[in-house]
Amino acid sequence: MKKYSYHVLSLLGLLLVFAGCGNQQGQGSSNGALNSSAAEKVYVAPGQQDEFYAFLSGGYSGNLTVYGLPSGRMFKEIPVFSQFPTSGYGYSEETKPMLNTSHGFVPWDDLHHPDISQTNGELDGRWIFVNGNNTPRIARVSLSTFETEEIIEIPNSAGNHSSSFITENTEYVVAGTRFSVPVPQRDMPIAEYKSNFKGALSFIEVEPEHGHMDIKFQVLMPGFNYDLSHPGRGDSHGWFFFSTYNSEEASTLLEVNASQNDKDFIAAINWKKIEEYVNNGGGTKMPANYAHNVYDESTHMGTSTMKKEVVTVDPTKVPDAVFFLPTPKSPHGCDVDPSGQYIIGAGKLSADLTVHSFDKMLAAIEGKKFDGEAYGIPILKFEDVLAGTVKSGGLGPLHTEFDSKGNAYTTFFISSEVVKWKLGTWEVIDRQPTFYSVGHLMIPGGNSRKPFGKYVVAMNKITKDRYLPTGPEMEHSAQIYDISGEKMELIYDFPTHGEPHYAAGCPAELLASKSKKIYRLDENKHPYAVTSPDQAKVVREGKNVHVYMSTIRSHFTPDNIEGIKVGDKVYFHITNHEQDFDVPHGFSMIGQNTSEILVMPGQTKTSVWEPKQVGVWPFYCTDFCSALHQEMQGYVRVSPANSNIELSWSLGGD
Ligand code: RUQ
Ligand code: CUA
Repeated sequence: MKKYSYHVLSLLGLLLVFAGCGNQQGQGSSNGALNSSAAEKVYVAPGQQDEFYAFLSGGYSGNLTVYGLPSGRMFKEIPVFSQFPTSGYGYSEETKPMLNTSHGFVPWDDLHHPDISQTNGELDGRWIFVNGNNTPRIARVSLSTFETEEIIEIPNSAGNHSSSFITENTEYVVAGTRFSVPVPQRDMPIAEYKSNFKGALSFIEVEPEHGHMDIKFQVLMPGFNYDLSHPGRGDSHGWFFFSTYNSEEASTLLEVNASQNDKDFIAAINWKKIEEYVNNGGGTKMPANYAHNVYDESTHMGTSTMKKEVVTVDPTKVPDAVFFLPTPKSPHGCDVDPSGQYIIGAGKLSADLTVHSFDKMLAAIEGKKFDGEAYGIPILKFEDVLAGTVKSGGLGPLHTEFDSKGNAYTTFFISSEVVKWKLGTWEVIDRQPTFYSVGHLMIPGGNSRKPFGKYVVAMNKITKDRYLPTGPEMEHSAQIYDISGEKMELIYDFPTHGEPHYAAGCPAELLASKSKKIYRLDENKHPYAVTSPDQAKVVREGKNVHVYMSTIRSHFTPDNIEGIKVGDKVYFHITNHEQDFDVPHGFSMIGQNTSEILVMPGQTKTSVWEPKQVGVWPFYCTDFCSALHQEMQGYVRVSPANSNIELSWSLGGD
């Protein structure tokens, strides 16, 4: 019987394999991703490594995912704005403060736009910045530890979407509000939105050595929606460009009411001028309340501080610093080419792309070629700033990236395609379908002076039939195109996590050699660290019990603890004594209301347990760390609240 079913199964398997081949051949002729030369282009042989890192935003997962290009293999999910049971981020005592905000503990967000730090307009691979849309925050992730090191909340902002883009020497990371709101927040009728709400564009200074962030100033703009932004570079370094929509200032049924004007604007902000104005005492110090959370790599500990003040700037008070460039049809994407000369506005309700010229903009400002003003901000004449129009033939343009050969690549959401066109001549060179409804796209370094134009990754909103179905909910899908030739070639499909919006990529060699392997035990400054197992101890302070514990293959010190009582709060401070790459130990306790934690070599992490029932309760290591991993366990004896069992601990019965 057993043998018989085995044969049936293998026969079925064969049939499935044949069915699979048939399908693939069927599609293969029309679909480049399935022909063998395309397969070779993405094949990274076992043991070989990828040429590029790609960091994809996780959207509503609140996380950032790390992939390899061209293989599409996922290496890591980096928790940023979310609790993450896989590592214990946001659950451990050390990382909980990272998720503190003025609204309390907010363990999730909607992460959209990663941007890698730059020096002289080129990727330098120190940090990657990301935005939390929902509860406005900007985070800085270290590209040596691949961990979140800092999160700053943005006051006076709501729907932190035109973020987090950096200037060409990482002087600032910029965060713009999507929703305009009352500034300061107050109780008022929604119907009085028009001319009363404000849109805050925040310039967050990045300290060059450690990357620490501090809000330098917020420009309080008219009550439009600020959608995307990008920095000037090269000649336009010192300027920042933001797309706007809802210049109608509608507060209801925006799909109709915010689509009335034929043109909205791209706001051009001369941040160097405003910086100078602020340095000379300009701007208004406004009371505020926002969290600044910093993780210290030597103490392995996050702290949260509430900040109480922010400098705001009225743009009409700074001469020649802010202008509006009329841009058709509710622009979404706002991208700047590698030379810094062209600013591309993608009117999402249009077929064409509007390209503004930086030089023409300067001349129009100089010649005062204005077409009225909006709330005191001059509107430049459309014809006087226009460099050209790309007659795309597509529908619903969203985002543009660039290669190093003077080409631009724009996504079209409605017509589901990537269109390649030439900067300067505006002619369309090629177009390739995406599967389906593409949002952003990414070329490594595509938002810098020096793009690495070998691959483009398209990130799509809809997956449908690309993979085996998994119920109504599918992961989103990305496509990789080889763009080294004149024509783009689709070479691979891969699923993504959450909803990737934007992504950032860089050559592997920029990061791989600097990637941290261990934390050195002799540099561990965690206040509860034990640097040798004989320091392990258990200390009672009233109802709080601190367990100073160490781990090494394959035991905990101590592994038996008695004298814990119901109602205690037990802090397990675990120091991993390994000093070898890739040997974490885990810690988990039965009935714990948090998560397990993973402790990296040389690191200390703390997990809290509040025992509610008497008994003898086991704990164990959650990471299969050695052949004797299953032996890596211990017990805690929990006695009634009024018991007088003495606190004691041991290893090996001593
Ligand atoms: S968005 S799909 Cu960047 Cu949030 Cu355009
Ligand atoms: Cu340590 Cu398993």
